[in-house]
Amino acid sequence: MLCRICKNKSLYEFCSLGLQPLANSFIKKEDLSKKEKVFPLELCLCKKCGMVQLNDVVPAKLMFRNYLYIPSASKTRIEHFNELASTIKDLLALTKKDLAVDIGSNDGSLLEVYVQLGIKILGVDPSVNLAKVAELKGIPTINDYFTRKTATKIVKKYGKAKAITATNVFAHVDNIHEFVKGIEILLADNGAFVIEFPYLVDFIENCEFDTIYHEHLSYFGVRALVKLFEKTSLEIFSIQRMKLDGGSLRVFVQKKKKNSKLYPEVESLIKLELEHKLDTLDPYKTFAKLVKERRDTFLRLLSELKKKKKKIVGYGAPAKGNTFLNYCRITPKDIWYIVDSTPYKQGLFLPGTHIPIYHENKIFSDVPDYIIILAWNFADEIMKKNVDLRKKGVGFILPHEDFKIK
Ligand code: DWN
Repeated sequence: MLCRICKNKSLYEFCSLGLQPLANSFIKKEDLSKKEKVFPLELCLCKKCGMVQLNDVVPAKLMFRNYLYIPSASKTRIEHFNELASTIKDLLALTKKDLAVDIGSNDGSLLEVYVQLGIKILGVDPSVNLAKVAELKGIPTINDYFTRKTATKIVKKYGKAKAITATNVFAHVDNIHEFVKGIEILLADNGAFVIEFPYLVDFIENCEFDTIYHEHLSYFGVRALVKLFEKTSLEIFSIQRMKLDGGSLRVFVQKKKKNSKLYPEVESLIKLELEHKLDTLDPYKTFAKLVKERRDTFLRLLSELKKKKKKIVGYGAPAKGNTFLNYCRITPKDIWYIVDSTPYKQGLFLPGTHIPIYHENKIFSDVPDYIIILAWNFADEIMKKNVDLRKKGVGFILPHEDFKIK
């Protein structure tokens, strides 16, 4: 496997979560007896450019053509999109003459915000099912992957884009150099390309190992990102750290100005990464050790609760939940069922563990003893929605707080 950024051949594998099914490949009841495809889930470090990436690449068409994840299932994420669109509109003084393109536009949730702001929009997404949902909402969507070819097609038909966004997409792209070449074609000279993705410093520091899944090919730090843009006509001119999804970056990219050197925010995050010794093997070795300790902590808690015959359900059927449950080899005997707000997931079963997924309301009739919040990045929103269950004594298990029970 070559480094996706600098093509270095020798990658250092530091964490393996074994063979796992695809995290968003939920199963119909009639297919439960069928053999599931599993793939290695191994994380490597490129010591040359600092890029952290999966060792194996699963063909994109197996993961994205029929896609069940939608941002609109989480109020917090929609609120985040509202803030993102208004930030970009203000930053670029967007008017209704300007084009905003969202790459990985999913069901059009972000673009709908731009529509309310009176901005011209276009989505690009490979998922056949979600492109249809977006089109039905009046969001024009190119049902394809973003490449130089797609970019050229867009410029020909709509002109250049003043605003381009890619939220939780950039880390999913295998040929990232091709993707960036497409941005160089599509981005207007006075425009901005805004990328959002989970940040390597938070990922390593909080040991967010459940966010490792086959869709997430890259785990970006700023050092690798600067390397990626080095030989292009683009440059990072601003970066914001965010709490979203356990710690993410919002990176602003523009056409390179003359003799530009690294902007202050870029330099300070590179310094932060070096302070966290991300240019050495230590944090990665510690990460791998912590993964095992986290699993053992959860399994100890689980066996205690099972001895007391407690009923445990899972809240949220996120991709990260599947990585976690499969790594811990959980079965429906351990976790009774899952509830999720995504209509497309309800009535299906989790990949690997085959735990059933129901509508969120089911927990109000069953009142389980414990709820493990698998969508821990939305724990606040979920806990707020379930105050009554807490009053009834239901314990909420928080994976991101070392399985503390609230
Ligand atoms: O990068 C990605 C992130 C952004 O989204 C994609 N590759 C895949 C996906 O990852 P995820 O599934 O871990 O994303 P979320 O947004 O953390 O998933 C949250 C899940 O929890 C959704 O299935 C919706 C569900 N949920 C719920 O059932 N009730 C969420 C909230 C807030 C709720 O109240």
